[in-house]
Amino acid sequence: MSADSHYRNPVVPGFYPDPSVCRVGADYYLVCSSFEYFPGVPLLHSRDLVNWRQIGNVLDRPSQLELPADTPASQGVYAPTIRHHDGRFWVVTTNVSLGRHLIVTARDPAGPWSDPVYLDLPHVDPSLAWDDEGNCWLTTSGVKSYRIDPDTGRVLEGPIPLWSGTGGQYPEAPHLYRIDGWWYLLLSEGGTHTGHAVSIARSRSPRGPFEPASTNPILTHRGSNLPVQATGHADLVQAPDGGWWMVLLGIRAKGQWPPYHVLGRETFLVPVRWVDGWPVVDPAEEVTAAPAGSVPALAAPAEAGAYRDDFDAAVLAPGWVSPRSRPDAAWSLTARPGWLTLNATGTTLDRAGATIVATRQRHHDCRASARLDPGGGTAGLTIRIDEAHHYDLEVSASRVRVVGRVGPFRQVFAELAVPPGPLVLTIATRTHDLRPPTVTCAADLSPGAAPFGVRAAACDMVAFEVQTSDGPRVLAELDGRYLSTEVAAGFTGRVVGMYVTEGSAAFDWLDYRPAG
Ligand code: 6LW
Repeated sequence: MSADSHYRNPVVPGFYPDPSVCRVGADYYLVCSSFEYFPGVPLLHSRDLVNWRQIGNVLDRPSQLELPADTPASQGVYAPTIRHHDGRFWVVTTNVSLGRHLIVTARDPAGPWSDPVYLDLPHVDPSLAWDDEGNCWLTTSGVKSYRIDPDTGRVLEGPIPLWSGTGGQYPEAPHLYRIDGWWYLLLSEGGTHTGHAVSIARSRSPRGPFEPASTNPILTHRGSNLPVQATGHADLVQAPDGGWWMVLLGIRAKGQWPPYHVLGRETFLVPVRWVDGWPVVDPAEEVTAAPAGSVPALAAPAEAGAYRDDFDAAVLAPGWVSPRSRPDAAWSLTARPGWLTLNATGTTLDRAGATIVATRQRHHDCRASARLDPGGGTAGLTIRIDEAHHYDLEVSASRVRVVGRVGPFRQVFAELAVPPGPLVLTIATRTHDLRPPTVTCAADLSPGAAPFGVRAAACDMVAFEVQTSDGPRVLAELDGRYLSTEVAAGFTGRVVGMYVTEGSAAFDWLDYRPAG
């Protein structure tokens, strides 16, 4: 028998948290939370569990995704679950800004997905399971279940308290599975940060009583030295060869002390073995061993994740997201064929309402470049977590400048005159992996400033570059910690985006690639 193979984790890097997965034949489908971004609930496809491609967004019409204009960052759409039942795909999720769960269905996972059926029930993290009699069970954090009619959202029975874990904070992300005559209840507890853990119980009936595994928690990285932390919010899937796999979220924090994470919560994959009727789960390592012959072991190595959009297609690719909404009047692929034209809907990135079309930062070290014709307006490239945490490379009136907004502070760090017409802008991130005691200063925001003895290493540095007739010119390099979850708070991660805050501007292309 051949030796185990290895694959790289996270299998879906970048802000793709709260994964849920299902399989139909040889095809796997995965959904994630999207919070205040539109379109909502990214949907990815894979044949090997290792290489995932985003094929759409489940909530891609305003009639499915109501995000009020004042939706705070990290509100909106929380953890979805995807299942396949009776010839249809089912996604259930919560729009916490409306305080409602919703169910949508599709025959083809690439869409279109139906308009939502709403359920006005408390808690978050809804999941669906069907029993042998055809009853549909909705579980929520808490952990409770309801027997529902999923086509109307009517509650037929419940709430039924199930099992709330081993006593950890926030019992959530429950999923019920029918396996070998048992009902297994998988859940997460301990909070979604470094205390995160996955526990399991089982019963002969979906109504309980549930008997916990003596091995709980079956997965946690808390208190460990492992580079991936906060592992939890898991879902199980069985491969056609009978092997079981778990998808879950984790974070990769960099720098010290403390470490900061900037890519949000990412999706990892770990093998599952069954021992005495209970799942045994390996830790989520950045290089994970897959049993010989298993689906991930046979997978092609994951692609590097480079991405270029020349804006030649008739529709925007599914990876482009906008905070809260993307009104038709805000963008066009036809106004100037081969370019993405953006029209200003708000005058500042510091408040909700500005026109931004962004893609997730998916690698710690990356370069995002765009060719921009600013017209007579104000436009540029931004790297952001939210309205209070963003760095911008902005062009207006033949000047390009680097602007930073962090909490209540806003500052212009550099400025340069540029000729009128199109120009190429780049935002590049670089992991700052110096370790104490060698590092003396990583906290000074001013480029080229002398060290002043702060013993801490930034997670990364963010550079802002403009292509001039003399070649590329770096205008500023800023400490990336201020665009991290530890500073900004919330459930999302960084995105890199094109924006306009005055007039109209056109983008010829955007090129995103990991940097070595
Ligand atoms: C989600 C909860 C969680 O509803 O974070 O990681 C919340 N766990 O299960 C938002 O993603």
